[in-house]
Amino acid sequence: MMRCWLDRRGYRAGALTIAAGVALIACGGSSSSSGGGGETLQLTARNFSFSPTSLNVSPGAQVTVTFKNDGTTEHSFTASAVNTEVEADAGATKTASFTAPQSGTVSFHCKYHPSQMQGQIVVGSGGGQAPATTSTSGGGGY
Ligand SMILES: [Cu+2]
Repeated sequence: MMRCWLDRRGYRAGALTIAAGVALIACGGSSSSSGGGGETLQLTARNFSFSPTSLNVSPGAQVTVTFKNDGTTEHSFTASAVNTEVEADAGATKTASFTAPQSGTVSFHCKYHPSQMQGQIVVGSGGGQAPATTSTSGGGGY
């Protein structure tokens, strides 16, 4: 009698543990799967210019911009068409993300120096230059 009751309790506890484990696995699996189409752009701001000034993304891509300020004053990455703006102090690196449109060009600028600092993100592969990686360029002027 007593032994039978203990066995049942043990069985139930085991079943609950398994159920909890399955729930955890299902939850982790769904949240960690990336939706595909993620692209990262490297953009550097120097003293009153962006580098590069033309970037390419795929239509509808989830875009992450790594915006590095190599200059000596604050700059921003402002892309009004996709409601994205991020500001970086001198020497700082910030990230911004947005969803690319299906076609066309997303222009961006620095809100502090809008007439000097401009660039564009071209959707699709037609036109524009391939993103150049200019990582080693010493002399930040500190
Ligand atoms: Cu600026």
